Amino acid sequence: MSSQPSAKPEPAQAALPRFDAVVIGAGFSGLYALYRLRDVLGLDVRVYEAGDGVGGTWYWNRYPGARCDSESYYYSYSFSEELEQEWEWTSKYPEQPEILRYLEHVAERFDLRRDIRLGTRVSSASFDEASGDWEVRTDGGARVRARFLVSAVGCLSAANVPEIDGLDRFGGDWYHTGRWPHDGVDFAGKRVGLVGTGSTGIQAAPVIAAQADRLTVFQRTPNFTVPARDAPLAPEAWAEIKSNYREIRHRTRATRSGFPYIPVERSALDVSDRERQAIYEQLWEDGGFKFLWGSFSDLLNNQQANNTAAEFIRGKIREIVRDPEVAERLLPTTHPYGTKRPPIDTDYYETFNRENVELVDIRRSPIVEVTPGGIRTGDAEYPLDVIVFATGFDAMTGSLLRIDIRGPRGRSLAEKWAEGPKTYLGLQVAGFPNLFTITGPGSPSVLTNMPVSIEQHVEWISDCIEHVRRAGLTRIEALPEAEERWVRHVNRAASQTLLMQAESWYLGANIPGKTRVFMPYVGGLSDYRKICDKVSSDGYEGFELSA
Ligand code: N01
Repeated sequence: MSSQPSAKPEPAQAALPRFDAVVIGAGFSGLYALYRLRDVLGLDVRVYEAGDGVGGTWYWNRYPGARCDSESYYYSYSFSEELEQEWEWTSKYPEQPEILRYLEHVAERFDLRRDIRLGTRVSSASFDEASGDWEVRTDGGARVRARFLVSAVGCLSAANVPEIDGLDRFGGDWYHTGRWPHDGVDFAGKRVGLVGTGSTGIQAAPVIAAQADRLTVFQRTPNFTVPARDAPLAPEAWAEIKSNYREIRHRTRATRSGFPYIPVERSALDVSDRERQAIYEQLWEDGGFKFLWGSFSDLLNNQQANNTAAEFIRGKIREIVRDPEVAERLLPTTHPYGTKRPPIDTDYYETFNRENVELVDIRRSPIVEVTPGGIRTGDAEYPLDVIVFATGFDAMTGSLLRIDIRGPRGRSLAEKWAEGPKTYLGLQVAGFPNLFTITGPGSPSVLTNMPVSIEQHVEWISDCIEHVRRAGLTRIEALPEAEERWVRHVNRAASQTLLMQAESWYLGANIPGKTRVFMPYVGGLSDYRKICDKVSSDGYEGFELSA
C-alpha cells in the first residue's frame, strides 16, 4: 500500500517566536515606529520589509527625475535634534538617492537594522482570539506572533500597471516607475513611450527626453504643474535653517498641510485682478507647493477662486509651449486645480518644445493595444523600444489589501473594505483589534507633508500602546459606532471641497472597479492632531480597551 508523504505539522501557535509588536514596512513610517516602540517604549519589535533595503517609497521609486517635491529641510524627521543638526541636504528638492541615503543613515544611526528582516514580504496576518495575539506569516514561510500589529506599508506602494492587450508580446522593455531597476535604464538611442502624466510622469519626462532618441508622452488627463525651482542649499541657508529648526517644526505641526508656510487667510476673490496676478507671478517664480498653500485660502473650496489659479497656469502653458496645438492639448480642463494631487516640475512644459518629443492625446484616441513594436492607439501606431508606465498606484488601500489580514472569526479586511475603506481616525479598523495603520485611509496623510503626518501617527500609536500596557490591559479596538461617525465626518469634510470633482486616486478613480470613496481626511492636519489628542486624553474615547 502506498502512502502519501504527510505534510510536516505546523508548530502550535504557542511555540512560535513572539514579539510585542510586528511592524510591516521599513520606510519613513516603519523606521520611526521601530525606533519609538523599541527605544522609547522598550518593546521587543520585529520589522518585515519586502525590499532588499530600507527606505520604502524611496527604495522603490528610482525612476529618472525622482525627487521629493516637498523641501528637504522639512521633508525629514523632527524627533531627533542631533539628527537634524548633523544631516545636510544638498538642494532644496533632494533627488531620490539622497533621500534614500538619509533613511539608510537613520537606520544606521539608531541601530535599527538588527530588528528588520529585509527581502521578506508579509503574506498574511490573523488575529487569534484565544491568545489575543496576531499571527503573522511571511512569503518565506516564517510564522511569528505579536500582541500588536502596526502597518507601515505606505500609501503609494502597490504599483498600478494598466491591463493593456498585448503587453506580454511587447518586443522591447517595459517598466513601472515604482519598480525601477536598480542599475538604471539606458535610454540612449531609444524610442521611449511614457504613459501617465501625474507627479511621476511629469518629473520623468524632461529627464528621459534629454537622454532618449525620441520620447512619446501618452497623456490621458492634462495636469496642472508649477515649477519647483530647485537650487543648491548654500551654507548660509543651512545655518539659518539649523538655528531655526524648532520654530520650523512648530509651524509644520500647526498648519493644515504640514508645511511651514505662514497660513494665508485671504480669498482669491478679495483682491484686485492686478494684485492677484502679481501674487501668482511671484509664487510661480518662487516655485513649489507654496503656489497652492501660500497663495489664497479658498482655492480648494471655491470654484471661482480656483478658476483664477487654473487660468493663470493655463496662461503659462500657452506662454511656454511654442506650438499652439500642443499647448492646447496640454491645457487641463477636466478638473479644478489642486483636486488631483498637484505635481511640481523642472521644465515639464518646456519639454514639449523639444524636437524629439511628441504628445499623444489618449483621451481622444485611447490606447488599443501594445504591439510587438510599440503602442497602437485608435489613430496610429507609435514604434517604441521602451515603455515607461508612470501610471501610479492602488493608493491608500492597495498595499494593505495585498496582505491577507483577518480579524477574529476569520473576517478579512478585504471583505470589510469591499465598499471602500472604513477606519476610526485612519488609525484603527473596527473588528481588527490591536492593528494600527500609520497614515491609514481616513487620516490627512497624502494631503500633507508626509513625515509630519507619519510622526504624529507613530507618536499617537506608541503612546496608545504604552497606555494599554501600563493599565495592565492587552487589547484595544475601535468601536463600530465611532468608526461610522468618523467615516461620515471624513465624507462630509471632502464633500465641502472641490476635491470630489476630479477623477483622482484620492477617490480610487484610477483603479478600474475600485469603489469610489474619498480616502484621505481633508479637515487639515492641525485640527486632526487636536482630535486625536482629545480622543486619547478622554481615555481613548471611541475605542474599547480590555484585558
Ligand atoms: O501617479 P498618478 P504618479 N492608461 O496616479 C495615468 C506621489 N509622488 O505615480 O489622470 C493611460 O498621479 C493617469 O491618467 P489619469 C504623489 O502623491 C510624489 O504620477 O488617471 N494612462 C495619470 O496621468 C503622486 O500623486 C512624488 O487620467 C493611465 C498617471 O497615469 C503619487 O505619488 C513624486 C492609465 C498616473 O498618475 C502618484 O503619482 C512622484 C491607463 N490605464 C509621485 N492609468 C514626490 O516627489 C493611469 N494613467 C514626493
